[in-house]
Amino acid sequence: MARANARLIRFAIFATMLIVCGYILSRGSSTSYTVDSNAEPQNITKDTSATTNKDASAPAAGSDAKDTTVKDVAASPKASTQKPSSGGKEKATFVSLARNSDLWELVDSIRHVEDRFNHRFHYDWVFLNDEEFNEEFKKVTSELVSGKTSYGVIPNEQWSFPPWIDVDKAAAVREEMRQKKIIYGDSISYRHMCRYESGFFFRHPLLDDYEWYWRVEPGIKIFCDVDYDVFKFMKEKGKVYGFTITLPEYKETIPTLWDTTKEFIKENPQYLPEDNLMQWVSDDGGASYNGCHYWSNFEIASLDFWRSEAYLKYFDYLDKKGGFFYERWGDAPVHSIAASLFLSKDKIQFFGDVGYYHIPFNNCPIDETVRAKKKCMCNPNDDFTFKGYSCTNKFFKLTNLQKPVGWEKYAD
Ligand SMILES: Nc1nc2c(ncn2[C@@H]2O[C@H](COP(=O)(O)OP(=O)(O)OP(=O)(O)O)[C@@H](O)[C@H]2O)c(=O)[nH]1
Ligand SMILES: [Mg+2]
Repeated sequence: MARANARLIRFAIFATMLIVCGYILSRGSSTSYTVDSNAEPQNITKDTSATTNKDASAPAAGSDAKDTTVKDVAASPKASTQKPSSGGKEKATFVSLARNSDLWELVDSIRHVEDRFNHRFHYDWVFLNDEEFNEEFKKVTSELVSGKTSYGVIPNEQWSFPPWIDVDKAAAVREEMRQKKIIYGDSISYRHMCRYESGFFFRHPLLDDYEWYWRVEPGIKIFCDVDYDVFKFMKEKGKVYGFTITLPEYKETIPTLWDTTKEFIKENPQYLPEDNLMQWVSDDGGASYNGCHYWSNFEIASLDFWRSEAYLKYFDYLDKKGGFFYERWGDAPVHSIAASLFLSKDKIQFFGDVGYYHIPFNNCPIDETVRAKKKCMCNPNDDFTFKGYSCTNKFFKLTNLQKPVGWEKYAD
């Protein structure tokens, strides 16, 4: 009897050990990763088995997105040698609109962003396209990004002529702009792109769970170490929209954008806070647009701003007027006018320390100590910030920002 009891106890201990081992092993094969904000680097763990999350591929109700796949991939080796920021990550992601043919230029951009910033923080990356991303695109990009990557297709109605657009009239405009040699003036896809970036990217189901984004285009460069969490910075400082480079828009692409905006704000004055940046976009108290815009190929911003009632109504108003197709309204002036009018000026952040390039302009910190501290690899003589054509000078003045010592040397 005693021997039978002892055998029973041994069996119970063995069974318990088996259950505990099974539990530990099953935890180890989780497809998600965790970052303990106070932990040493080796506590960053991430599953190395690439998976396709089919649940996440289901378009949200009301959307006809063709496919959205989510993939977890291995962290880059460097990820395990870096210390994450304190206080955990923000609900933030990179977002890139791209074609399959943009892959290799986008690879350059991702490498820059990862090496200078994201290897420390492992933020996710959402890729959007008007057609399916191919396997090569997904494989190569997911291997480079140290956060989770996901790939979404844009619903057809967000990348086509809306029913109220007269397509013959739009075609005549394109032909006219082609003859006038207006950049992208004859392109249909460029117009879909501008309309999508203006009014829809933030509604894609893959972005639903995020509050912040950093827009990245193919072929960009990041010149300096970004050693702090920019998303946390935005949140803690109460910022909504961040930029690096500004310039005036080609007037031929937006002949009626300002008049349409004026109509909108006359009908909706409640959306304009008193201390907005109207003066940045207009030199005559709102009568006309000076063309100044934040160059939107770089944006670190709040998704919730674009999802706000003010912006959604503004975009809808513009969209119904048809200027994305009857003219060539860009997402840069549209975003910039909205941010300038619907936000108070303290909500806009100039990321002058990032060091950024998108053909043909550079942002390069002209303060030598900043360049040394952040290991920048840019020539301050190329910095666009204080050049005559830039609108950032005016931004500094209106927001009482202190210019770096010796800025005049880099003005022209
Ligand atoms: N999926 C998709 N993405 C596009 C298309 N056209 C442009 N894009 C993307 O939209 C963004 C802006 O397009 P760009 O061609 O870079 O426009 P741009 O910056 O005004 O002009 P560039 O000076 O040529 O760079 C980039 O991220 C492109 O990859 C398109 O037809 N399909
Ligand atoms: Mg571009």
